[in-house]
Amino acid sequence: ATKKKITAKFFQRQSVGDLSQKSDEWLNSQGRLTSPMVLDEGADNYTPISWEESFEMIADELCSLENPNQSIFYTSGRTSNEAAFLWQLLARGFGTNNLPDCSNMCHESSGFALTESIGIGKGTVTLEDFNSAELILVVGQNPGTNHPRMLTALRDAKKHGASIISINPLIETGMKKFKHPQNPLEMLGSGKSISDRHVRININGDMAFFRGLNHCLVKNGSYDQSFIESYTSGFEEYKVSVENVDWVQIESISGISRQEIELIANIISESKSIITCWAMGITQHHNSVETIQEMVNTHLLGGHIGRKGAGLCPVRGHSNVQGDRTVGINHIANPSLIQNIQNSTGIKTPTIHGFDVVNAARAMLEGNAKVYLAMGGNFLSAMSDTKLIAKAMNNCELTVFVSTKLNRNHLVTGKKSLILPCLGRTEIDKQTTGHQFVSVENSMGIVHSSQGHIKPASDALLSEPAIVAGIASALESRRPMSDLEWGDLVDDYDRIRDLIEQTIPGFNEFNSRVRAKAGFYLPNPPRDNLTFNTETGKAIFRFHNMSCLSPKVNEYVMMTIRSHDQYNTTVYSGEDRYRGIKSGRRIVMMNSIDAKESNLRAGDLVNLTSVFRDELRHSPNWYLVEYDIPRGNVATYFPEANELIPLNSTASGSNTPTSKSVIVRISKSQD
Ligand SMILES: Nc1nc2c(c(=O)[nH]1)N[C@H]1C(S)=C(S)[C@@H](COP(=O)(O)OP(=O)(O)OC[C@H]3O[C@@H](n4cnc5c(=O)[nH]c(N)nc54)[C@H](O)[C@@H]3O)O[C@H]1N2
Ligand SMILES: Nc1nc2c(c(=O)[nH]1)N[C@H]1C(S)=C(S)[C@@H](COP(=O)(O)OP(=O)(O)OC[C@H]3O[C@@H](n4cnc5c(=O)[nH]c(N)nc54)[C@H](O)[C@@H]3O)O[C@H]1N2
Ligand SMILES: [Mo]
Repeated sequence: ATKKKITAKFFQRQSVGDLSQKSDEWLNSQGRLTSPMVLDEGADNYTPISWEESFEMIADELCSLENPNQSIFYTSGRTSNEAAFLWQLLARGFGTNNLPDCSNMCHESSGFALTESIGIGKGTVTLEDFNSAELILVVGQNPGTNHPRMLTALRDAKKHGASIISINPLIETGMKKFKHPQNPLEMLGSGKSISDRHVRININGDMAFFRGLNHCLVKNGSYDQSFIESYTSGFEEYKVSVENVDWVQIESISGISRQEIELIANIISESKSIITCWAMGITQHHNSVETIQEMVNTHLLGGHIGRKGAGLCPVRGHSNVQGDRTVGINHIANPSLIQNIQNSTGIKTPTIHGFDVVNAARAMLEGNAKVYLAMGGNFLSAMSDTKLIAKAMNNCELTVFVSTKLNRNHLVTGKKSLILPCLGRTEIDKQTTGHQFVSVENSMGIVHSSQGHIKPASDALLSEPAIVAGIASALESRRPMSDLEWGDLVDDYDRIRDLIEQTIPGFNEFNSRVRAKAGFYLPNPPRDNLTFNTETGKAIFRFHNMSCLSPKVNEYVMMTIRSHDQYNTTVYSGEDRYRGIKSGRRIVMMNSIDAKESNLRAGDLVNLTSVFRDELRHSPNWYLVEYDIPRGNVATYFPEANELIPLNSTASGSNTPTSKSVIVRISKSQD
């Protein structure tokens, strides 16, 4: 919590041009935004505007569009269930399903793959399951930095006898040495090792690795015949497809020897209950959906789903990214959601799908989307292809940012722009009926309440639900769209929750259950009773041919990852503590043998060029760091490297930008 504040004077003193010269770190460190600001067409500075005028301006601009599908309603994943639910009602009521959100760049591949395989786009484990798992696979995830609380769950799992295998191109320090911050005894020691075994996989080698494992399990007859018969479909075809594999191909793509894969297959077949956790190292590749479905197949072979100590665990990002989806933030026009919304609110939602983040950017670039509204986030810096996204933003008539703090996107705007500052989750949210709380859903599908206790950074701040209601009311007065009294909903958030209960399955008695201290579990059919709402009514073995990246000589596969001192696009410092990197953020981690062969040395200034189809993208001035990373692989930090990721390079099925599969050339900088 910061005490610093950005006032109208701040914007009076510094033009958008001045602010553009500052670093992202500096922008963030200026503190909280405190009052609504507008950037008028042709103006150099943001100036104050009232809330009323802001809402009128947005409504006017929206109503002047030829078609509601020219508007974009982006959501970042910190938004509460209540605000997110109203936000998607606003978009759909206005007449569009253009609800791109940060999950399109994050776990969309997981949601897509799991829905096809097991009939729900979420994980199937509870926190308690970790204490009875015998084996936990941590794949493509860096919990030490990004999910520190999960380390505690992993440590407890170990105490209960679980083995942990991490599958990652890097040996992430949090996994190797674990020091529990609240436990001084552990702090004194050298730290405990969390993972018992590290599989040093190539970037994008996971599909091949899991194919190898599944081949071994099938070949050795190490599968649960009765589970497969009762609960799955497609096994016979799958079995035939993986009976013979090309080991040379598997070894070369994964970088793991046949011997090691066979050994791990043995560990798997001897483990009674397995949990597989994964994050962005798996979801941001061209073949992420295929890879996740191959991981699911491993679980289906052994029946490791829907029972104690076993299941699938995509580890989420933002605090409420899963809840936002549950309450309707989705560009996909789901027929039952549309029907439910109409029944509870009178809103007639269009039936064509809206834009995800990639298609939203394309529409803005092509002039087919002209009003961009964001409930949080930093679309400019989070998205691939930064330079193109900047153009897309500039193409808009109006850009609107509901935000807590200043970020780069506020400076790369449409012709007109609004910054609408909102309360943070830790702040007291007082409405006419008294103090309000909101609700969120965690990774395990538990919905619980969240109440702010500290004094708001400014009296002029509105809550996110109040901002949505303000825009909606201004719109309703021009173009009636629903049976809702938006203002009444915001007076008492229980009314929003009642509406959620009437619209979204699983929220029965929402207002009473959310008041329970531990919250409540949303239904999860695979976990609760081995029910799979797929096209066959069973969990499905899905087979895909293996695909891989093919870098040419002198080309590398690059992943873009987080450092210890950042939260997504918010960077706190140039240091990456656990990886021992202090030399700033424009660095490329490279294997020392690769460096030598390319006549490069640690500390060299290099230029990066990404190669996609016949497109080249250049990014100058990176420092080379020699690092323990598999040969042929390199790593850079997100968001600095995003300008190298082509907009059109996305995962099949989920359309997620391939932030972990970028082919690059590296050359010594001349200056
Ligand atoms: N402190 C902090 N916490 C955060 C965030 C933050 O920025 N800072 N962000 C939040 C969000 S939104 C998210 S989504 C999560 C992200 O959490 P993570 O997914 O842990 O984040 P990344 O840094 O993207 O890490 C990807 C990991 O996958 C590995 N990896 C990369 N490519 C591959 C591959 O092809 N195969 C395998 N097996 N591994 C690979 C990398 O070496 C790295 O360890 O964290 C959340 N928590
Ligand atoms: N190359 C590459 N790109 C990536 C990734 C990667 O691994 N590599 N990861 C992707 C992933 S996993 C994600 S989730 C996206 C993240 O994409 P986003 O969610 O769009 O980005 P964030 O940086 O989390 O957004 C931070 C901004 O949100 C605002 N904010 C913070 N708290 C609140 C709040 O309570 N309310 C409101 N209204 N605003 C708030 C602040 O203004 C802050 O500047 O980035 C993706 N981009
Ligand atoms: Mo994320």
